[in-house]
Amino acid sequence: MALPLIIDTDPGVDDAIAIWLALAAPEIDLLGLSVVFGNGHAAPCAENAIRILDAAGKSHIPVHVGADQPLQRSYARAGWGVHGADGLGGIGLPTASRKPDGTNAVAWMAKLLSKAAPHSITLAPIGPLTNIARLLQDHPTARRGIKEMIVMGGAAAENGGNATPHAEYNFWLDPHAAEIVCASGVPITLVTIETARPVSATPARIARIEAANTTIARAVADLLRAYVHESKADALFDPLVIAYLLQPGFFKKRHGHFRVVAGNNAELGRLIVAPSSDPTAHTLLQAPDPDVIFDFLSDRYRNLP
Ligand SMILES: [Ca+2]
Repeated sequence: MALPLIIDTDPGVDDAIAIWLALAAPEIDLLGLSVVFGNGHAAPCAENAIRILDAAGKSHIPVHVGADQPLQRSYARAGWGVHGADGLGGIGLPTASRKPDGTNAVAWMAKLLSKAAPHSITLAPIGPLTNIARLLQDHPTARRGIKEMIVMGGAAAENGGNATPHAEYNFWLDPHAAEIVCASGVPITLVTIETARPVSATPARIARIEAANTTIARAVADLLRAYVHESKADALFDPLVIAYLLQPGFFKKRHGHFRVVAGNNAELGRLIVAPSSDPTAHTLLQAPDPDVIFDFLSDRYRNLP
């Protein structure tokens, strides 16, 4: 049976690449997309989520809009930053074919998870953790339905951040939510900046994806070229969450207890890992072999239009 999955997302270039990887995988049953602010405000992120599904011929998959602000901080970002004028690299993806579904993302997830078999649905949060923190806090009966979470967020190394020297962008945007999720007792496997940094989209690796020569493979190549051009950085973050679900053997693991600094100081959003051999502790993924990842993506995108 295919793995039932919810992706909580703020698309975003690397979100698009991750969502397409999930759609290309027969092992995954994508139940829907839960949208959160992050790379942009929640409404345009939801529009992008629908554009991503449209491009893959999967417009029927539900898209629900959730939080547009962090739990306690204010969201002051004006634009899309490194994700291009429309948040999807300006590569000319058509406008959204429809509006998002009516129910709030957190209420939608809560209903689905409360009715599901115990420990059956996997969550893949690849934006700020605001929706997930609300889900866990406000809907205690939903937790039972969660199997595990594979999260993109956090910088585990000293001065390894990309939002500040200490903090990764998703955790920094809503550190209070990240702390709630890490302390919730739900098993978390984390793709950090350190996991992703070596997985760089070099011109040769982008060309390997393009060689799959499908509409989606060409779009991924265009997105990566736009992203590398804008950001001057080239690491693939969000797609590693889905790659791990499909091929856990690509990644070595460490275990540890996670904390996130939510106090209002220079270290706001910092991930603190206390290493532990306790198998019930959270899991930190080590960097995979980048060439293996890009070959895998190229191979999988052949399954889409
Ligand atoms: Ca994201």
